[in-house]
Amino acid sequence: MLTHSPYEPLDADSLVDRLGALPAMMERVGPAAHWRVREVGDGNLNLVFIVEGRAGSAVVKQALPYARVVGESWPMSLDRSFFEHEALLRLDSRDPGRLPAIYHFDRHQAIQVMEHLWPHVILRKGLMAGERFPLMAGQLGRYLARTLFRGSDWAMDTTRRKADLAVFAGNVELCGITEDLFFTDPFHECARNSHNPALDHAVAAIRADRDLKLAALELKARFCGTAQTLLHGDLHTGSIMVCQEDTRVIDAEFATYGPMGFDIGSLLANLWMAVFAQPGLRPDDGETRAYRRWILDTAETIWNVFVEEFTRLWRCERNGILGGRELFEDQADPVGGELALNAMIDGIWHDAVGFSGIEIHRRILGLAHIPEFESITDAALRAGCEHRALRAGRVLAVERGRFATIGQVRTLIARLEGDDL
Ligand code: SR1
Ligand code: MG
Repeated sequence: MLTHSPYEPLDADSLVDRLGALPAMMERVGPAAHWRVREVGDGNLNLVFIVEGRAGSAVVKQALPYARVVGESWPMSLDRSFFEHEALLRLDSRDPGRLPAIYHFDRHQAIQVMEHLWPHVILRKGLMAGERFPLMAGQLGRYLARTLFRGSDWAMDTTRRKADLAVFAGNVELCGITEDLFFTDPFHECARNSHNPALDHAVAAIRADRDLKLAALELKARFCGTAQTLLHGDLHTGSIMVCQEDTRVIDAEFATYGPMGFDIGSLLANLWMAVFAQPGLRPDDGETRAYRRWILDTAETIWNVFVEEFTRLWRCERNGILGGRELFEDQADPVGGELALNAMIDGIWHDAVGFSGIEIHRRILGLAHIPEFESITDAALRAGCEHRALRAGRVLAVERGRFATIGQVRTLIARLEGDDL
């Protein structure tokens, strides 16, 4: 069996030999003699294969012992595959069916065999192509509320919660990458960073901007010191697969305990960056403007559905360490419970706004860029899109406390874009 041989990265040929006798593969894909294998990984870390055969198809994901985006000079532990698997199990139990089904896991080989999502596309690519997904916002809003609430002290008892916290405290390597890549690297000169040279002046100003750096440090402290819930930890539009009817969340290897607003802010930032990138991706016409409005509407619906579902869970499932019913509802004071809920949502929102501003900076100035901006070939046009996004990012990070509603973020974006979005 695979597990007993030394770890070795797969390739399209060796995969057939090495997984051909695996019961999960035979059951899902059929006899290995008829397999067609394609390596499709375009992320920063892993190998991803689609295997198709007579009985169906499956995805085989394998961690590499280094960061794929950089190469072997950045060694990386294979343990991330274990943490991803543990996170997938928990997130799926909290919002069943919103993650790919896992058919097989081999910790030693860092391999997961999982459901081949089809006809889903990576959301980021869908947004770059101008596609609309009508059910996605509701599904993501509920996913966020269910996973963030059900993984928190509001829902979990102290024994399970502490045991879980201990498990994910082990995901130190990937958590450390987030700490550096989001909150520190973009705000100083660091060898891992890169940016569009047309932004040189703006980048120098950002790295001299004390208020912005203070905000980044405050938000880093919030990320490191606020173990509110089990996060996906890397919930950008490349970690979501969509089709007309369905939305799935993939790639949970950055899972860690952290503030609820982190997943929400990461996702909203990537939607807002997709808005800023549109003028560089397609003609600036009525259709593009309508599409940008659709993305902004989607972001608003995600947040509004999150609040609605979080509120429902608060009222029906608040049975964890922080339950608090004894203090309010059980003493005929439902208002007290609702005030606590409002304070909670307020805190999550302001965190999310701040984290969204940080995510925007790191995607333009740090290591891990996004194809929305990178694919704009006209350097000046690209710089314009990136610069407007950075201006929004600064306001979101530094002035996060002044955004009372998500509609105010729309107003900010419309002002920067000079458009009535
Ligand atoms: C070295 S990992 C760089 C980035 O890729 C992942 O997708 C995460 O976003 C991480 O920050
Ligand atoms: Mg990923």
